Amino acid sequence: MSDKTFYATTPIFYVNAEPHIGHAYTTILVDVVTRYHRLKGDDTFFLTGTDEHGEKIQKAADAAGISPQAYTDQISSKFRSTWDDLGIRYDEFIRTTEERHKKTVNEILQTVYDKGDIIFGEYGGLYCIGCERYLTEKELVDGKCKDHDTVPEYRSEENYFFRMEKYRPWLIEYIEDNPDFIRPERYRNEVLGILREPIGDLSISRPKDRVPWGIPLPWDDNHVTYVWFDALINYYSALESQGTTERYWPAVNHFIAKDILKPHGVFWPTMLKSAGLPIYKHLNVHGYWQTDTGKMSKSKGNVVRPLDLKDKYGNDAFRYYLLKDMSFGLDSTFGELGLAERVNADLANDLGNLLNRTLGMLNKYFDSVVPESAEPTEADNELLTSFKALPADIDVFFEKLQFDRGIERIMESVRLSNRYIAETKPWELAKDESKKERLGTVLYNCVEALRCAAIALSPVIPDKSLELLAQLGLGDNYTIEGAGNWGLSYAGTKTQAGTPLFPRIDMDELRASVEADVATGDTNMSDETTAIATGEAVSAETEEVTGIVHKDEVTIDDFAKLEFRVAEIVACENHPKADKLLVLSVKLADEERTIVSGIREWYDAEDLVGKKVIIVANLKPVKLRGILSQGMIMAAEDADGNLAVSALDKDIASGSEVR
Ligand code: ME8
Repeated sequence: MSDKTFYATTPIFYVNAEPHIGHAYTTILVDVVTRYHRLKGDDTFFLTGTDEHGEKIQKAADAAGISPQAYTDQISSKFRSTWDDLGIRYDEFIRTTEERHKKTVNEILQTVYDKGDIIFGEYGGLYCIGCERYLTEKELVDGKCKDHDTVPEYRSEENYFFRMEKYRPWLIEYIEDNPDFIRPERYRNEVLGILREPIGDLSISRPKDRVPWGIPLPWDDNHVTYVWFDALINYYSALESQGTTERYWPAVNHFIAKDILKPHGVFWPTMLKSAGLPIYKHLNVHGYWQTDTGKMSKSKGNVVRPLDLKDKYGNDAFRYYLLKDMSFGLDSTFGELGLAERVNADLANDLGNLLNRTLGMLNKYFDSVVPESAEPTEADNELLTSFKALPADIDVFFEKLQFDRGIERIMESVRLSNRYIAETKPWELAKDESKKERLGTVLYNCVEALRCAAIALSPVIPDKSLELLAQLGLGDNYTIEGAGNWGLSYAGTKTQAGTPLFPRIDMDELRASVEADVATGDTNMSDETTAIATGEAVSAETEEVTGIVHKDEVTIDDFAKLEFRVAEIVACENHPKADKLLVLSVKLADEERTIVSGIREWYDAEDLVGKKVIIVANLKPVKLRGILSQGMIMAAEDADGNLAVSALDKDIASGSEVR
């Protein structure tokens, strides 16, 4: 296996609901990443699929009045067809009800059992059906599961257990020795936090007479296994069944959201270790797409359907927005107006204008044929340098999972190309016959800029990139290096303007329809979207620290509306898009939140980690330069401009209320 092997996975999704924008995000993200690696010439494999066993699937089938198999067939094919409609180029789609998968699960179970790592016992605890696992008291918020907002039920029964606790010291050491095993760092820290205390043994089976919808244990067919011991193994069984295990394992990059960090960061590596299998390479964890009513769920009725957006805005516009508007690892708010503004600004304006102007001028001055280029002059240098550095720059950002910044880097070159046109003024050159050669060079450079940008953007907007290249008279045979190899366009190539790649979205019309939805309450728009629709600005100013200002007196009841809590800063980094902002990851007991704060002028990111501060915990979340901030850190600033964050004079547990 060489460094040029790249195997990437999405979670296998539960078939108890149809695909929504959250599932689409992870799957589109992995599609972008694997397209990028194919473009680099890597031996690439992309796996997705569906998770089909377990109690909640059985319940969903019962509710639909059909057998679990018929039910899972139906929803699994819905996932598959959604991915096909969204142009996802997965190499393999695995279902946990397939024989090939069950075979590998049985083999791994037997190995772990023979090793003495599976024991039989009675267990009582709080079980969440949504998570399909027992929760610890520390994982509850107000007695409820924080991901599903449901009260877990107490259960006690005889189960088989995987002796996970035994592997805790090994896992801590492994994570410490491999700093980029779980990334970004905030999630690595979170897993290390979980591992600081005993993790217990993992219940892996249910009595078959209560939950028949699972895989019978090879040594006791009165018990079945499902969900985590079954589901996680899909990443391995898909290779086993194809005979490609040697080729791709363990060069695997798992992509998941933070909801399933514990199973992937704790259960899965310990299972692999016990089974004597090599440990996967990277666990890459992203945040949630939110709406103003919180995490999307069917029960809340705030589900955003990916195919509706694709139908309305086109696949590539939708993909571009998702990748550009989420900083990997942090939460983001979905908003249709935000999507439309992003598409108009970057794709219709910056990229679309460059193409239209270039093809228009080529038509006017060179009969749509790419002209010869003379030697570049000083005036061309900035443009050429920017594009020549593009592949290496993108690689750095993509390797660091900073997809939004990688895309921004490409758009910087595109915007530079528009400035190049404004500065070189081809329309002026065209007035003077003696400047024809220079005019040719300028337009040749514009064609090259478009060719390179189209290649660089092709993992994100694959169809439109091909259309763009076709309009330049080029085909689809390129590699990522081609995005930086200046001079590959041939003089004499016939160009052909087509329909606009990204037609401008009429914002007035869209705003009016959003306002109508807001008025009737018929909306799942985000705060940001609603704010844009009603003309309120949402900006970084919201968090600005302004010093002491005496305000009107308030009653104790007014004051009681505010919730102040102690928060421990567990991670901190610079905001990727704003010089004055820091992005902090804070813990309130077991709850983790992101807070964007304007204190970067006074604190370096690393100085804040480990501090306990006071925050306003019930501020309405707001997006600050693209990142969702869920609270505000209290800080004091004096007349000389010194600033200090709030501190406590004794160690108090994080999450404690400040009164
Ligand atoms: O957990 N924002 O399946 P699942 C971003 N079957 N991503 C989101 C999201 C949101 N609001 N909501 C869901 C399971 N996702 C198990 C996994 S793997 C061996 C077994 C995405 O259908 C994200 O990738 O609940 C998240 O981790 C996953 O869907 C959960 O999918």
